[in-house]
Amino acid sequence: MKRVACQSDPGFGILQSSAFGQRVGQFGSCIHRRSAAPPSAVKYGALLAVPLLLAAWQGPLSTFSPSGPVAQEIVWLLRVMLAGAAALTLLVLAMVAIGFGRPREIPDKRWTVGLGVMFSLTILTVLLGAALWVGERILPHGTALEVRAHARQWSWTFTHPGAGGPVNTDAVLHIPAGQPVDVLITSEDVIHSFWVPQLGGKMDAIPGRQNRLRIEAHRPGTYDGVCAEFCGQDHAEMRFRVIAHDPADWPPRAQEGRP
Ligand SMILES: [Cu+2]
Repeated sequence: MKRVACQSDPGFGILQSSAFGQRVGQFGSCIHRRSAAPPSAVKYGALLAVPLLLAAWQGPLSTFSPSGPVAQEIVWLLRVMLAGAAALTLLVLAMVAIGFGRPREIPDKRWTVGLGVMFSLTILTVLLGAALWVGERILPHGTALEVRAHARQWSWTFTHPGAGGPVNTDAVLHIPAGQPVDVLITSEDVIHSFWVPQLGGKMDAIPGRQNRLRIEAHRPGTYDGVCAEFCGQDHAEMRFRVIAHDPADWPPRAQEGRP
């Protein structure tokens, strides 16, 4: 049982003068309530979240299912970041556990400097180094095939080489497999974001500006993409596909979308 308030408590008069206070005052001079256990909905919801999270681990929109060298670099960095975050979390939990344990003499130097500063700094330095290393490697160095992505509320139009010259397609981007491709991204209204998790990182589509993002697919196939920046009512409908063709069939003679 948890004690909440009594008539002798300072400030209880204010509570009692309210409609709520007058009502609860009928039941005695003190109010008690039982310590609340988590409702069943919360417990079952937490249990349900586990398979849902595991289901999201893999799939066409999962960063953990890379299908190209750029996406592989990103998932490697993600794993390093998760490991660093886990190490820091364990450190904090260990400190909390020690704080609740038997009182003891703890040398300030060992705990404050050794663990509080040096351990954290070491982890953060490793994470910073990994981020700079991967960030540099996924930049669009050297020449690559260029395609264009044009965003608007709420659709994408892509331009890529065709057998008879440049071809525009709606919601489908055609690329060759096995070679780097630079996507030149822009928008005609608000800020959107181009993201194909299995092929690369994400890049904003900004009105009046052209951003470059390098992607690459290891092998022919179809990969899902989305707008990753909330852009209004039908943002969730701004999906598209990237079709990676066998290099022998590039540029494609027939393609889905608008010729
Ligand atoms: Cu959007």
